[in-house]
Amino acid sequence: MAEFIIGTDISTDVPTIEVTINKDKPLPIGRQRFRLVVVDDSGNVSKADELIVIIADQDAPTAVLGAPSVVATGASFGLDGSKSFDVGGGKVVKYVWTYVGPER
Ligand SMILES: [Ca+2]
Repeated sequence: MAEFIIGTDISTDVPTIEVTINKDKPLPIGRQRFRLVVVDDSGNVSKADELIVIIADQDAPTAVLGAPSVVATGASFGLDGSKSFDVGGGKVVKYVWTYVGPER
């Protein structure tokens, strides 16, 4: 387990490492580059191998719909989705409204 800091090398004598993420300081969403250099028992150093890990928001947002409970016939009224929220590091960017029809 290791908390990685950008540009700071971490050396181990084992071939795996966990990238420990502080919940309060997650890696930003997007493409994050990691690099590995290995050294043999004679001290020879490899070229670097690099790859991209995509940090993604994979949690669905929650829709919360608000509206007046009673509206006079013929009156316009508003719907309110402002209490909707997202988790996983993202934000709500689109609201899709539908009149489903009469409740029976
Ligand atoms: Ca999300």
